[in-house]
Amino acid sequence: MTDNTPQNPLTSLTLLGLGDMGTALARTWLAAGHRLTVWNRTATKAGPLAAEGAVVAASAAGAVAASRLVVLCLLDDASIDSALAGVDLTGKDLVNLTTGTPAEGRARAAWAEERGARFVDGGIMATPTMIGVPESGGYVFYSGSRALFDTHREVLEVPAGGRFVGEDPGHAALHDVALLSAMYGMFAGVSHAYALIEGEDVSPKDLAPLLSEWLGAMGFFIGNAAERLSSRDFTTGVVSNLAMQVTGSGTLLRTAEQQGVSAELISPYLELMRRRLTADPAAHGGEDTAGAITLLKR
Ligand code: FVH
Repeated sequence: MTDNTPQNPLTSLTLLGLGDMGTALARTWLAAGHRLTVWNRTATKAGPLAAEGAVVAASAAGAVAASRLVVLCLLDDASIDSALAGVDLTGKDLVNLTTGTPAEGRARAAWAEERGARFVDGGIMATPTMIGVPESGGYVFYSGSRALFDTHREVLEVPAGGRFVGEDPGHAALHDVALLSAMYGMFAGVSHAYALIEGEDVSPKDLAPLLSEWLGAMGFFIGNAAERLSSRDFTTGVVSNLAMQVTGSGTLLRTAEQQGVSAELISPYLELMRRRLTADPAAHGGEDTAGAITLLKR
């Protein structure tokens, strides 16, 4: 059974940042009986949490001093500097759930180490409504100090499950941004599809289940591309070759034109396929589209 007494440094924690996400996180720790100290730049946002049992600190320094485990959930990396300027972090276990880049995660780890703190970076794969709802599928990527993660895992997993992705403190952000980038690619394709049917006698509500079904079926691309990138074999067992797809993409562009829809959301990917093909049609025409990924790295 978890010892949630105020004296237990492993179940007491501090949270800096009470925006939508910070507030959702805070509520789960309070509901689980943890002693939670909170601070927010705009103090009024702490009011409802105080009523739910949170200890409200008057300053970021006071909040940090209250607990060994300090969780940050601020807008961006720059807001961490502004919130923690001059604050003593010696002996603290810092967990940063603020979205950032891999480079910011690594720099923040070095910054924390210089100040005598252990550090773990996190990337939240959930919206605030998914926090504290295990069946929502939300979780958090963590990377950095494995020892810190293991020490506080039980507390950290109260809002959402944790997936530790390595000691490189940049890797939580790398995984986070990779998944978010793929998500925006999907949003772009779906947005284009809905734009195509606008003004036609086709309801978005009728197209929606068809889109879900088709994107689900095309999800095989994820694993297939991973296999091909690992083996660098883009030609064996190809079912939809690049030359055919480049020709077919002309149909997509002409349809967009005829429907009066900008192709700006889909044309970058179609152009990438065309570039791969035209670089060497004989070599690449029979390839899987995964071969085009190799053009992206600068
Ligand atoms: N909400 C979401 O759907 C996503 C889900 C995935 C993860 N993100 C990231 O979580 C971080 C916090 O997001 P949020 O939803 O809580 O964001 P806001 O509601 O806008 O709250 C921002 C908090 O940051 C404080 N803040 C901003 N600038 C500063 C600063 N210079 N110094 C100190 N604190 C600062 C802000 O304070 P205030 O405006 O209330 O005074 C809020 O507490 C974020 O990285 C997402 O990318 C959320």
